[in-house]
Formats: sequence, C-alpha cells, structure tokens
Amino acid sequence: MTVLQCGARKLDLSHPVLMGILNVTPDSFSDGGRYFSREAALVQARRLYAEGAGIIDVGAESTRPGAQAVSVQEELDRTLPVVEAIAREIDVIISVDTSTPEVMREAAALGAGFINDVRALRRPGALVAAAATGLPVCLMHMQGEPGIMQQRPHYADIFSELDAFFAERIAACASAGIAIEKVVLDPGFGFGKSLDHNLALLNRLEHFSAFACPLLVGLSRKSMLGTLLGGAAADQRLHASTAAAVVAVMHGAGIVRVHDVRATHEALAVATALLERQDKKK
Ligand code: 7PJ
Repeated sequence: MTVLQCGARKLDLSHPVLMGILNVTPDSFSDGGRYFSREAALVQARRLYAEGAGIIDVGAESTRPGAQAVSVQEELDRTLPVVEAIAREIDVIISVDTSTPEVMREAAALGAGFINDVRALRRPGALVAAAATGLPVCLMHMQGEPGIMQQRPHYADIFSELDAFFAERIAACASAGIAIEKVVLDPGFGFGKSLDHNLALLNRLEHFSAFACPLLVGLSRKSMLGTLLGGAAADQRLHASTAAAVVAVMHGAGIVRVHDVRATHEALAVATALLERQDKKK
C-alpha cells in the first residue's frame, strides 16, 4: 500500500485519489477568471473537498497556448493567499501547480503538501527548492514549451522517449536529494502530443508502472476530448472527461486531476470496485 507523506498529511493511494483543479488565473482555458478572488477560490475549494477531492491543485500560471506569461511576483500574489486560506480551513492536501522555485518554497511554508510541476523541475532552482520543501513532487512530461508544444508534436517512439525523460528526471531528483519514493509521474496528456499520441498513452498507461511510482493523469476537459466529440467546447466535455478518468484508473492511474469532482467521484466508484475485486482474486 502506497502512502505519500505530504507535509503534515498522508495521501493513501490504495484507492484512486481525485485532485480537484483550482485555477487562480484570469485566463485559464476552461474556467478562466472564475476563481480569481481569494473568497471565490475558497468557495470553490470547499466545494471540491465536499465532492470528494483528496488533493486541491492551486495553479496561477495558465499553460494554454498563447497565455500571458506570469511574473514571479504575480504568481506568488495569486497563489499564496489561496494556499494560506485553504490550509487554515480545510483538511485537504494542497498541491501547487507551479514551476517557480519561490512559489514552491513559500507555498510549502504556508501548508502546501504537494508540488505539481508541468516542467518536471527543469527551471533553474526548482530541484533545489522542491528538495528543500521535503514534499512529494509530480514530474510531468512535456515536449516543447506551452506556447509551441502543439505545433508539430513528433516522437520516434513515444514510450521510449517518455521512459528516457522520466529516468533522467528521477535521476536529477535523486541527485538533488528527492528520493524516488517522493516522485509521482505524469505522461502529460496534451502537452506536446497529438490525439494519436494521447490515445496510445492512455491505452497503455500501465507501461509506466515499471517505474514503481504513482501515476497522475490530467485529461479533464482537454482538447483531445473536444476533438473526439467533433469540436465540443471545453464546458461541453464533462461526460467524455469522466469516461477518460475511468479508463485512466483502469489502466493504473492513482491520482486523477479533474475539474468536475462529483461526477468523476461517482464514475470512479465503478472502477474502484472492479479494481478491488481484481486484487482479491489475485
Ligand atoms: C496538467 C497539469 C496535467 C499535471 C495542467 C489543463 C492544463 N498538471 N496542469 N498534469 N494539466 N500534473 O488542465 O488542461 O495533465 S494545466
């Protein structure tokens, strides 16, 4: 049974865990601007928690192609008051969706319990900062940078490229003092990947269980689902998102990052029951 120590709290991964998305950005693609004030963010955090989120992922930088770059100060100003308010009030693990060393350090000091970095700690200073917090980290794979990553994603063999990337980042973490027991891996759906790449990864997600790290996936409302639905807008992707979450869990995802916690929680009751039955039969 895998338990991750997330600061003062424990994350039990013997059953799938929902990570509820809390964007504190004015320009995020699917719910941009809605949770920008501290009060509004807190209201949404309470709701995510009540609906079954075990982790709340607070993010202040939009990775949407064409999104405005955020200064370090701006990211701190958006993130820290929300982290502090949630930590004071809600018994939940707070994750910070950030690549910025200053945000990692200060959020951890205010009670954050998990670092979720779409750049896998590749920004200067990020490895050292994350190590200093002692918190678990999610290393996500991305080909390219947010602004250009969807232009021409290309892989000779996507599985061996992601394997090499994860091995290199796990080694970099180890050198910085972040033990592999604190590492969570994420193939980064939609981050420098075509629809075909995303489907291949989802179909064989268990491939990455060879690393023996918990797997986190984010598929919620992503554009690949819009494509599968013939061009549905982000707010019309709920059912496709919950289906994708179920598939991901059946293929080994331990943490699922979602906007719609209640719907996903209910859908995952089916997947969780099936997985428990498989475990018993083994
Ligand atoms: C992901 C993320 C993801 C992890 C975003 C969006 C774009 N962090 N942050 N995995 N996606 N670990 O929510 O569509 O897939 S932002």
